[in-house]
Amino acid sequence: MKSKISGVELRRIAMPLVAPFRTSFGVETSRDVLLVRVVTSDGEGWAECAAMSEPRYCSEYVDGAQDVLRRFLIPALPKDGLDVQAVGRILRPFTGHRMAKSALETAVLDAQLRGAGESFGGYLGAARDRVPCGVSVGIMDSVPELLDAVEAYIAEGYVRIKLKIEPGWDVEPVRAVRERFDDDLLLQVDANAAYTLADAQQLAQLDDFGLLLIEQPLANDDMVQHAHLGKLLRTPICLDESIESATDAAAAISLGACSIINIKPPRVGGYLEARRIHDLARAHGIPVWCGGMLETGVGRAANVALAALPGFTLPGDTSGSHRYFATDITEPFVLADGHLEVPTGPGLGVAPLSDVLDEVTTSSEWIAL
Ligand code: OSB
Ligand code: MG
Repeated sequence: MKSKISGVELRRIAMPLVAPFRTSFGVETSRDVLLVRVVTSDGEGWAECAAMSEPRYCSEYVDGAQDVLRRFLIPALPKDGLDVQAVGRILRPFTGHRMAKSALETAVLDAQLRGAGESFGGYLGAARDRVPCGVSVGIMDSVPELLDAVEAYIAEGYVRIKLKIEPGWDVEPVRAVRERFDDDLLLQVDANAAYTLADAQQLAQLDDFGLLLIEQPLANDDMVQHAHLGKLLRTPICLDESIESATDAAAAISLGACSIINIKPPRVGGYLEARRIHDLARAHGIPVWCGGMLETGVGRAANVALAALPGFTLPGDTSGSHRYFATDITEPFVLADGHLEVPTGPGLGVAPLSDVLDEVTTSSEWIAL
């Protein structure tokens, strides 16, 4: 299927978070989100660029993503017609910038699927109509404050808790959460690359708490050391930042650098590459789950669809809209019995509500093709 693209709108919105979100790499109080809207002969398509304000989680940042989209990625698209399968191939000569590429490919896919009346879930191969949801809990000033936050999330129905950790905030908060809540609480931790192999003994203390996994303990580019660390821990290692492509996933699996993978579609260049990682991991018996980047409803819709694929056997960071924002730009995603429903409408199945969108918009530019 081919759609003619007339141009692309790059729209920036300011989305205050309901509470500050602290990780080992920084504190977020508001999301400065780049939305991509492609206008095609089949209609419009929307996507969200996951890049954050500063290049801390990874090298991309939102101003940089907008710049590379405007100067290089959008102008590379052909005027005369485009199938979504071709987007990755056309953008491949430009190295890196996976979040920017993901946003453009996803917007084209949304337009194409809306035109065809097919949902993201249907296209990607969703095997269920709802997905179980976990929540990622930031680093807090004190353990009592953390316990209150976790208690509230459990009361809302979240089926899995992920604690952000860093040196100085690891064994103590994990022990406190384990002692306070039921033994069968699904619990995992995420270090966002804050440790080194010299911290192996400290991290091994987490083995006593029956964690589902420890996510990205070591540096992004340190797969070999993750393989060494895996031999020193009983807690399974999951990679996030280290996996930027299916090639990386294959390397990690063959090195034994992880036994679980967090798939974040924007980090790996889009939903098609994300599905390739899912397929590869599934063939190797490696469980995967869907990570998040504090997305609005636009990014969330696609993530929830992906998380419905059969290899996603662990709950994802696909939380409800109100965990992030008082007002989402789409109809809010609301947890029911710890799950989110996979949208069934054409494309993403959701679109920005124009009045909300106008209120939060900080800038907009039009790139004609
Ligand atoms: O490492 O998984 C991460 C948010 C922003 C950047 C990186 C990460 C996260 C989260 C929250 O943990 C995921 C979410 O709820 O969207
Ligand atoms: Mg992570």
